[in-house]
Amino acid sequence: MIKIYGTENSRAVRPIWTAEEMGLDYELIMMPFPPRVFMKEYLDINILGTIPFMIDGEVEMTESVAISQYLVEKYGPTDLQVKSDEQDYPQYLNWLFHSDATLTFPQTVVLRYKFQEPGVADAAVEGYSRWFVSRLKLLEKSLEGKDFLCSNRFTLADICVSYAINLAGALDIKKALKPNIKRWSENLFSRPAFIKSKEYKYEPDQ
Ligand SMILES: N[C@@H](CCC(=O)N[C@@H](CS)C(=O)NCC(=O)O)C(=O)O
Repeated sequence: MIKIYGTENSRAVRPIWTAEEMGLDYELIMMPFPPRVFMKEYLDINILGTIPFMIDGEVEMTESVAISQYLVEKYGPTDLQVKSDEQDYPQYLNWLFHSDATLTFPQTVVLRYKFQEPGVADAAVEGYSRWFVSRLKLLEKSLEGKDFLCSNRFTLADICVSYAINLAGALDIKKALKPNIKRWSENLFSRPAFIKSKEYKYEPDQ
């Protein structure tokens, strides 16, 4: 059975939300954050200590977008996947990479210096928050008059990119909620599968 390791509000939301949308049977292990400090035995499972981590038989994966892509491709067919013969396929790929390489990258710096090591690099919190907001230009423009990023339907691109908006809320980056992004993300975050993915919590005696 597919096994996903996660923590609340982490990038694990991406594969969990994906699995919920697809109705997959999977086992979820919720951990305290960060597990490298509060659940050190996790390092024996994932040497990086990062979240999420997925095991599926012989398969082990550490990247939230790649895990989500693996789930739709291996356990589809599902409309969440944009196939290579569809017109929006290049855009789909671009959004999947954009979601982490461009959007959550600056957020990681904010998370670290705002919450994990406050006072160590306050200028980085300010600078990378601004950088993140500036990098939302493409998303805001692309959503003009649209409910979804690709192929006029809800896809993995919406899941992976909107996670950055969800994280912006947790990081209190209010300027992220530009009008189109606000409308689009509120619609996505009202989906039952997303709401369910946020309900999973770490229970100490789990
Ligand atoms: N590129 C990886 C990044 C994984 C990652 O850094 N996750 C964060 C949580 S969202 C993490 O593991 N933080 C805990 C730590 O660094 O100890 C992915 O998308 O899954």
